[in-house]
Amino acid sequence: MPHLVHSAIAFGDRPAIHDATGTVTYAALHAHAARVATALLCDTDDLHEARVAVLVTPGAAWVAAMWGVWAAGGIAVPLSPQHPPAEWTYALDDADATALVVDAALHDAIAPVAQARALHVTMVETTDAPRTRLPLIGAERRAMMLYTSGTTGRPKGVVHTHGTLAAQIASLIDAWAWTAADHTLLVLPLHHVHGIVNVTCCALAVGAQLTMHARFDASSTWALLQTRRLTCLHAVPTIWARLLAAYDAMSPDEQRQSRAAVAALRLIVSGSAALPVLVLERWRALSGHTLLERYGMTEIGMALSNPLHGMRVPGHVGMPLPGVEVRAVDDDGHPVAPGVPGALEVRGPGVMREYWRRDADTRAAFRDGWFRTGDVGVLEDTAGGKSWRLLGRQSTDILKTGGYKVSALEIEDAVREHEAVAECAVVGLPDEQWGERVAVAVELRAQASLTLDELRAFLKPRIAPYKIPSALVTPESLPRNAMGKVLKPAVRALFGSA
Ligand code: MLC
Ligand code: AMP
Repeated sequence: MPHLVHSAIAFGDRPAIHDATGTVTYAALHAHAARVATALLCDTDDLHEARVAVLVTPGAAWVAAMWGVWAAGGIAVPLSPQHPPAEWTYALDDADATALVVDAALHDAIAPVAQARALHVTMVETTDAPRTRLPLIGAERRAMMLYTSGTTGRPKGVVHTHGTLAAQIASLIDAWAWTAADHTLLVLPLHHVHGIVNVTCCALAVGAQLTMHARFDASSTWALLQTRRLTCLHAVPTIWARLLAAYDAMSPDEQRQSRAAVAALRLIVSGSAALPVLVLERWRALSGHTLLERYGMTEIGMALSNPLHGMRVPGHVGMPLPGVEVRAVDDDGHPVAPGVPGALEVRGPGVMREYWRRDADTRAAFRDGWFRTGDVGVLEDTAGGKSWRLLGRQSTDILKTGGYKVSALEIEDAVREHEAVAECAVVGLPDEQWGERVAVAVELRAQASLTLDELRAFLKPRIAPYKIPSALVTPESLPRNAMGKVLKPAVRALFGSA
């Protein structure tokens, strides 16, 4: 977003990012982004929405890469360093990317893929002298594409413009009272809105400090909580559960220091998946804070949030954020009364522009200007006033594991490629740590055999680690109805008895 990049100048020599390489000021970050933009532009004046993949280790250089793409007029397509090359090639080809910003550490892993597609490769470490004139970019221009799994087909590119991102950021700064006095910690991946918008963009938009970790790790997170003066923390329920497990393993003295560190935070936010009430209660006992739970989605940014001030109701996700409208509708699309469950629809300036080059999917995702989330919710009267409660998703083929959304159908396609597999069905199993665990039931071909380890090894180069099933059963035949359709609840039951 140009205004994010340009406002960095105003924050000058204030520290912006602390990462494994040290501390970078806002002025240095801005200069670095200008170097990346210059290298990307070569001798053109504007990238005119060319798709530029970003494969950079989370840290100040990642921000310089994103800002560089934005300042040059490109659409950034962030890729995950944890993904196998097969996931990268899918995104590069679907996005029709023509350029790549990469760091030295990740360069060799993606080089063959980049060469095969003749991508224009920019090293994020570029030392080119930055040009002074960069293109003027309007709010309506596309800025970023994030890949998200759906109920049909392969993952879709969710397109946000500079304007929709700016609206999301402004809404969260307002609701959660971000200021330059904040210092937050990034432990989330940078190929999803939670890490990109809620943490990185919000912190940098207000001139706050951001400590960035390449990957979540419970013990170093606790260490940073104790040594840095952090003010707020954002994460998914799996991370809150992992931090509790690490806390339980500490000595009484370390536990005392850890409690003091989290008690000193001003705000702890949870989202991306349902926060188990038990985890919320344990954090309340440990930190004195009621975790603020909110609800969002790649396509819409954040939509609902418990209040910053006022009562946060466990098991509820609060009311619409500033600028956002939320409604629940019945099967015919008519709004339902409070207290009646319905399909959640969202409207507002932060909602995505489109699914990349999928007009039919984009049309189907909206009803009269409202985005159809696929989640079911109900507006309830609670001790803290009216608040939305989520009741699940309309499709059982969408799972949430570790805060990642994954599609059962996409995983089934990958599993079916194994020669031992005749047919398969993927389901989510409830799991305390992961929310849901990916599980697969496989009907084997005659004479074939398959172990979980063999299947996992087969899938590792094909799909992201969090999509790989961690449970396998091989029934003689999958449970089906009279029409031959696989019955997912019955598939789930197979694991209960396994
Ligand atoms: C990893 N493992 C899993 C798994 N993920 N097993 C089951 N289910 C999963 N989902 C396995 C690994 O393969 C490994 O196995 C072992 O668990 C430990 O791995 P790890 O490396 O320690 O786990 P890690 O990769 O660190 O993952 C944990 C995590 C991560 C919680 C840090 O899942 C994460 O970053 N989640 C956040 C996702 C996110 O940002 N979502 C936001 C989407 S946007 P082995 O056998 O190798 O040891 C969105 C909108 C909104 O949702 O509202 O925010
Ligand atoms: P994603 O598509 O990865 O952005 O994931 C968005 C989905 O995460 C939503 O549609 C919800 O199903 C789920 N989600 C996000 N926040 C919450 C929450 N607080 N509680 C339950 N589910 C959530």
